[in-house]
This record gives sequence, C-alpha cells and structure tokens, in this order.
Amino acid sequence: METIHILNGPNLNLLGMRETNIYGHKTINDLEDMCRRRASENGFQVVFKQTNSESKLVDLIQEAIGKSSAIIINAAAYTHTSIAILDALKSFAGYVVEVHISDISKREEFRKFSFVSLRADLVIQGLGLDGYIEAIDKVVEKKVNK
Ligand code: DHK
Repeated sequence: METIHILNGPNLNLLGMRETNIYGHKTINDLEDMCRRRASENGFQVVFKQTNSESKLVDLIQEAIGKSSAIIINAAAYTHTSIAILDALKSFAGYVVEVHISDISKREEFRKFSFVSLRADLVIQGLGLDGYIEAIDKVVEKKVNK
C-alpha cells in the first residue's frame, strides 16, 4: 500500500483552541481522523505527524524519502522562514502538496512569502481543514492518472 506523509508544523497541535476565527473549532485529532479515513478509502496509508520543532520537521521530511509517494505539508510559521525545510523537501522526489488552513495571501505581509512554495507541486490554501482532504484527493488523482 502506498503511503502519504502528512506533516504539520508549530502550533497546529492547538487547533480547536487557537484563533478559532481563523483556524476553526476542530482539533488536530479530528484532522488526523479525517485524513486517515479519506486516505484509506482510496487505498493509501498515512503517516500523520505534528511537531513544534523545525529540526524535527526536517527529520520527518527525510523519513518520507524512499517511503512515501507524497508529502502533504503545512509547515505553519516555518513556511515563511525555513530554508532548511525547503532544502529537505528538495531532497524528496515525490509529489509535494503545501496546505494552509487560512488564505495566507490575504493576511499579514509577512505571511505572503512561502519557502515551501518554491518546491511544492501544488498549493492549497484558505479551505480550512478541507484543504487536507483536497490535497489527499489530488495525490490519489495523480496516482490514478500515472
Ligand atoms: C498556519 C500557521 O500556523 C501560520 O503560521 C501560517 C498556517 C498559516 C495556516 O493557515 O494553516 O502563516
């Protein structure tokens, strides 16, 4: 069975409690359940992780190399700052989907630039948690159309 790594960066462990007007009321556990369900319905298994640490996120991307056909990543605040995460993603040969719960193009200036976008094959933003489901569907489509 093919695997998708779904990786989440800092503060996403606080989903459901944090700035609910922006990030909504569902928790990271709800998100994990949604993702696992959608992936398994389509014959994929999921490695789902959240970390507040930049170096851990780099390690998790490296773990996906040779194991997963796709990475779906919401690097959260590291999106806008981390060359290390960009470089790690560049070492991964599979499909990369960048997800943001909010629409970062419509928020503060400092959120408009994304290092992750320099590698991502697809960017999905502003769809709330449904953006992750959309990302899984795109990974599935990619496989079907291969
Ligand atoms: C999540 C965060 O934590 C922010 O730092 C990003 C992103 C946006 C999101 O919309 O999912 O700027």
